[in-house]
Amino acid sequence: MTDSKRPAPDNKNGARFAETEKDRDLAKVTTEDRAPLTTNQGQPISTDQNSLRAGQRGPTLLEDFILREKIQHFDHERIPERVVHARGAAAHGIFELFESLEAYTTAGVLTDTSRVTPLFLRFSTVAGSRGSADTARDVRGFAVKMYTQEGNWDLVGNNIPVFFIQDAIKFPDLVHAVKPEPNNEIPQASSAHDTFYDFISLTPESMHMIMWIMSDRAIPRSYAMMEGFGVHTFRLINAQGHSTFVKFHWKPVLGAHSLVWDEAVKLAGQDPDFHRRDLWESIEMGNFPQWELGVQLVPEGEETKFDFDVLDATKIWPEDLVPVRRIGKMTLNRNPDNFFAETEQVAFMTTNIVPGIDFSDDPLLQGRNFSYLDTQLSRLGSPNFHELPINRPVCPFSNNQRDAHMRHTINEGRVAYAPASLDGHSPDEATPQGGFVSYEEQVAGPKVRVRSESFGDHYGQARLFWNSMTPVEKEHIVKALQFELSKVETREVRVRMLNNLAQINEVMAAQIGLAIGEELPGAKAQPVGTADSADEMNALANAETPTTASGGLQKTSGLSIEIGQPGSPKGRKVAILTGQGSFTKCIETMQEKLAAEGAMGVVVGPHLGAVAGDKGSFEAKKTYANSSSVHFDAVYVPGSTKIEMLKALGDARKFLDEAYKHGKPIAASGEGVDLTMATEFGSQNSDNAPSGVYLAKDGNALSVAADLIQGIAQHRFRDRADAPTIAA
Ligand code: HDE
Repeated sequence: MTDSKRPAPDNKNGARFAETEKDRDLAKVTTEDRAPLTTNQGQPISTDQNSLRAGQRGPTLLEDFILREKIQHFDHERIPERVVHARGAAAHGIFELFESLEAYTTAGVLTDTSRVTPLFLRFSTVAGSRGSADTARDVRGFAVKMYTQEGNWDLVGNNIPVFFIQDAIKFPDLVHAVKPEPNNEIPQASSAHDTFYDFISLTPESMHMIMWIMSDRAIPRSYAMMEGFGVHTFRLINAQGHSTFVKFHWKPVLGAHSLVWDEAVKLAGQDPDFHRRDLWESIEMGNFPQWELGVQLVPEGEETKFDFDVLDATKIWPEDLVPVRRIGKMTLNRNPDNFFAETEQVAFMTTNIVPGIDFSDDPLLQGRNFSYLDTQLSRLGSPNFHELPINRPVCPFSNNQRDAHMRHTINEGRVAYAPASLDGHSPDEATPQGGFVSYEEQVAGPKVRVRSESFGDHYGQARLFWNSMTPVEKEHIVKALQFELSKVETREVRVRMLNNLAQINEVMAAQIGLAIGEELPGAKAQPVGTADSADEMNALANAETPTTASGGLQKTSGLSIEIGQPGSPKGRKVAILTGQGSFTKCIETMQEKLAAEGAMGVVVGPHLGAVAGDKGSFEAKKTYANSSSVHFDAVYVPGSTKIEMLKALGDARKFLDEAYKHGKPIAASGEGVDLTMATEFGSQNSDNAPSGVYLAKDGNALSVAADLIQGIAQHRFRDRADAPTIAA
């Protein structure tokens, strides 16, 4: 236990990061296995192949403590998975502040620009169990534990800034409704079933959140391309004791980008670890994911000027009303050493806040403040879970708490109470200098079980979200709801949902109705076209509804992820489609050009290992049998002396057609262009290359590399009108 495996302040590929206090703390208990094999008590084991028995063919002896220890430990290896957010992946990193918020808070992590605060971030899906697929349509958890000098600050957020419900008392109902149905445990990791929509259709406060989870946000391209949100309104408290309401945002440096639904579905089968793998590989490659921390600030007293309640977690503060101020940067730079010890045992709690930050009266947050400590007690099994290496603070912690299961700390002395005079007793209280002091909020009122009237508008911001989407994003929301509701078997539930959706936008509801065979009685909007047609797109593009609870805004920035998102080739993967005779030089050149931009060119070949190229051989890392276009962001086809072989390969043509259908950039040079033209989209576009398709018949990798890299940064080409007609 005492031998440290680190320091190694660089990862396998040599990308450097500075070790933090938390890295050093964890290194104290990080160990690698070494000879000889022993029991947990340190007794050397002579043979691990056979148990102790009476005679060569006789029964096993109870005396075999080595067998019993090994099997007993194994029997107890599992702990309960999280009730929600069971599936997750995490990484270590740092937070650096570039603008002090001293005017608003005393929190060191938000005021001291010289600090580097270590952190651990766990991403998750909500509904699926530990073994479910990463790409399920779902909210993603975005939980950050910052090990600050004044204690741990956990910002336990999501990748969507609002929530389904307004009061914590409804959380068990929501979760029971979305989880697999209790009689048959179907479906896994999916909201597309009766109990979820039964609950939702009877809970109109969820409609804003429904818009978000039916949007592309719920199928992110990668964790590094998601926004994060603290969701609730918190308070910042300054040295004078003044309070400012605050919402926290994490803005990804790579921009927010998504998968398309068809990709998400295919990936769930082909690579259920898609997001986890991407995070792991990006960090190993030195492409450290980064986010900027943003704050929206509203001074105490000014919160009542809005036509929504800042305590209502089903509402955003529109960015055009309250701008997001970016104050710092988070970088994830180290993968965990052990999934269980770190990612599984990390215990986030909304009550982990530090002096200078405080809660608001948001009834959802107030309920969460009970739930997280409570759940850790059953999940980790002891009130001493805070002593686990991943959970303990980097600053000293000391109090009179003692004992309980699995206590690690050896507290000296006989005094475990206060006030005490024996033994020169310490610790003394920190208050008022630096201690946590709750904001002196004036509270008065009768004890009542009511929902505030100010929480009463359930559709206004759902309409703001809908109006702020681009036509493509609107179409995706409609498609998602067409899919989800078509999986609901009970007609009344489908109809009730449709009526709720009509409150947001009638055109949207009419088009969803089209796919589930329902018309909206009395509605002005009638469905047009078919569920896939250009007519539907056109109708949706112009469909807007007047908003309420939105500060008078009809639309706001910050909601669409098709507009104004930064784009970068960093961390993207390009498939290089090859066969025997492919031009080795083109493959190498493309890989070099991509690597220079932080992207990766992965050779897909007829078999793994060395493939004979035009001159010498090249290395195939993937095959047509073990991969497909959905694992990649773009495709390149180099020239070849044997292009006819590739043209005859259905998997190669499908690779390109599928990438095209999903809006991905495609490049080809030399004879590679012939393969591209042999596809379905190629034959339909033989006169003009469609947008995002870069062809150089007389050229090589250099002729198309720059365009391809720019195309990757743009993410997707949505204007390929023929994409729905391509069979892939
Ligand atoms: Fe959670 N939530 N939650 N939640 N939540 C848990 O805590 C809960 C809510 C969120 O990676 C549980 O340790 C209640 C909103 C994340 O370990 C549990 C309510 C938001 C994670 C729990 C909410 C979240 C959790 C399950 C309604 C976004 C994963 C295991 C009042 C702001 C953290 C655990 C990780 C996990 C309770 C609603 C985010 C049961 C009662 C809103 C990211 O304590």
